[in-house]
Amino acid sequence: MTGEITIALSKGRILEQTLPLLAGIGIEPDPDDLSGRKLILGTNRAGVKLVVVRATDVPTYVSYGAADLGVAGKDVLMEHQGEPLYEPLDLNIARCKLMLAGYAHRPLPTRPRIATKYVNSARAYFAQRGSQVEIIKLYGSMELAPIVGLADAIVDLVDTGNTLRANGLVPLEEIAEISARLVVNRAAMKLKHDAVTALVDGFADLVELAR
Ligand code: PRT
Ligand code: MG
Repeated sequence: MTGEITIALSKGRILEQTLPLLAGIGIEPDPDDLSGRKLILGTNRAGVKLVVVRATDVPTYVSYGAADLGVAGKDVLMEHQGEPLYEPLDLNIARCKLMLAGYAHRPLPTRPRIATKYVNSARAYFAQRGSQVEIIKLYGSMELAPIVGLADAIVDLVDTGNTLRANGLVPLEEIAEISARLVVNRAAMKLKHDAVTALVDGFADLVELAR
């Protein structure tokens, strides 16, 4: 492979679930870099490095070309509409659902207050249903909002449902199926075409095998 390639990932489940895919295409981060607090991880492949950033920052790094490729949840990408990016592949990892959740036996008022960090997705969902809502932007712990009377319902990611249950909430409506996507910088797709295409194809083969 020729040229330098930088891949942006987020710490947590995206990194954990992407590492086996990277290994599958022959890219292994330097174990010392991985176990430490480094944000730039060298790999066994000359010229290939990983940068570890906040999940919500992956599309920004890739659209500005600070990283050539990235792995980002569809939830994050839906909030970053308008940033120029290629999204060539559904990696089918870090799966969950974006859901409206609230109390089981409490109908929502005419203009409910919805707490979420997914402001754009929530707004689009209710607009398309023709529902009037007030969106309250939060940065975390959405489940708390209905309990303390800040909101009538929340829009958040749900996997097992344990977090909702632990807080007395239930899923009400599914807004979107979420999984992590491979994203590619537009200029890199042209200028580093062979290297980028080799990586995308390698990932695609692995995703196909896992199906
Ligand atoms: O940095 P930030 O806090 O924004 O994200 P993070 O540290 O969680 O990042 P990372 O890299 O771990 O992955 C986040 C991405 O993983 C999201 O953008 C999703 O695309 C994907 N993902 C898949 C999830 C979940 N499943 C998930 N269950 N991200 C978060 N959760 C949280 C959810 O927000 C809720 O608090 O887990 C809780 C619900 O899980 P259950 O199993 O209790 O239902
Ligand atoms: Mg987290």
